[in-house]
Amino acid sequence: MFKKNQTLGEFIIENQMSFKYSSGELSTLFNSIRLAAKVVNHEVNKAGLVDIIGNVGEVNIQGENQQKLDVYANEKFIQTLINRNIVCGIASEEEDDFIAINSLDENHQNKYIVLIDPLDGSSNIDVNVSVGTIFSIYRRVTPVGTPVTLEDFLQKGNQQVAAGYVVYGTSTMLVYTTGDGVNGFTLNPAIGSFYLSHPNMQFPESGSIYSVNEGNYIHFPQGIKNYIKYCQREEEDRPYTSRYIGSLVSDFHRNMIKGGIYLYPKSSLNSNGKLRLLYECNPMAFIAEQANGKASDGFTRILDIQPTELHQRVPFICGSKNMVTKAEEFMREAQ
Ligand code: AHM
Ligand code: MG
Repeated sequence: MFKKNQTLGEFIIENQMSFKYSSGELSTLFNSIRLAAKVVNHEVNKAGLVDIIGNVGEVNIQGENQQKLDVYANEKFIQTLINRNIVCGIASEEEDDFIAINSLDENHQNKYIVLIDPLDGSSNIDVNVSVGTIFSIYRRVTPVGTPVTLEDFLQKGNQQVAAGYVVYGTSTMLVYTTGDGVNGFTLNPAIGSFYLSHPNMQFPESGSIYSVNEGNYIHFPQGIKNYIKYCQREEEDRPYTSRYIGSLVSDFHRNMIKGGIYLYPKSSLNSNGKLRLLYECNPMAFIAEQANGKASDGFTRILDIQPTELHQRVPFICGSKNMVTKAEEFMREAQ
């Protein structure tokens, strides 16, 4: 039930009973993500002051080294998760290999692993456009009591127990699912608390926005080219509106609220597209499905793809159900 003025902390406690696994541990895990998100938000908000307080790589007036924000975000999320001693392994878009947490969890009793893209779309920071954090949570598949292995990270997206994103936008929001719908929380920066602002988020079945980097049109597969032409044709409820921020979290967030489709297809330059299956596509696909949307690589449900490597890329089509189904039809027809 939607309660006024409910904080994220209260919501997590109230809803932990509906979670099928040990709820206390997952709540602690969420609390550490919530904390790191607030720390990163504080830093992202100061990005425009970089000329005043010092450039990346320079020493600032306090004598501290300035870090690139994506490196900073990576460190904060990893540190916070390690400090709470709640996960057994972390994989990050910013790290070549996964991190096995042995320091505090020396007997390997922790059950959860986290995959994270600490600051997605970070090239947008220089121009004051929204960026995001994307996270994905699984239970390990190897036995408790042994160190985590790559196998724990290469699980299909349909095994996720939770996923979410933070969008550092005009307001900062945390949106997540534990497989029981999607809820959005807005940060009140004055008091540092996230409040439930978007309960039970749902993609409209259809929409009128398409989001794709059309500059790459010439390199797209024929099915995608045909679908884009379909979006632009004057027929029925079309032409659709084109909106592309170039920041996945923001484009997804807008499409979920207004109804739309996001496409990052493969191209003749890049045979698997750009986006990473484990850090970007799986968590967003899980959220999309939980919000009555759909996510596909053009032919296959994203959540059913068996990952073979940590940094694997896949074509990604995600958004309102009817729109994604239509794009898949165009892909099949052009085969
Ligand atoms: P990143 O992980 O290097 O930040 O790249 C991911 C981002 C997405 O947020 C965004 O949708 C996409 O790259 C934009 O790519 P492009 O500039 O090729 O359209
Ligand atoms: Mg990314």
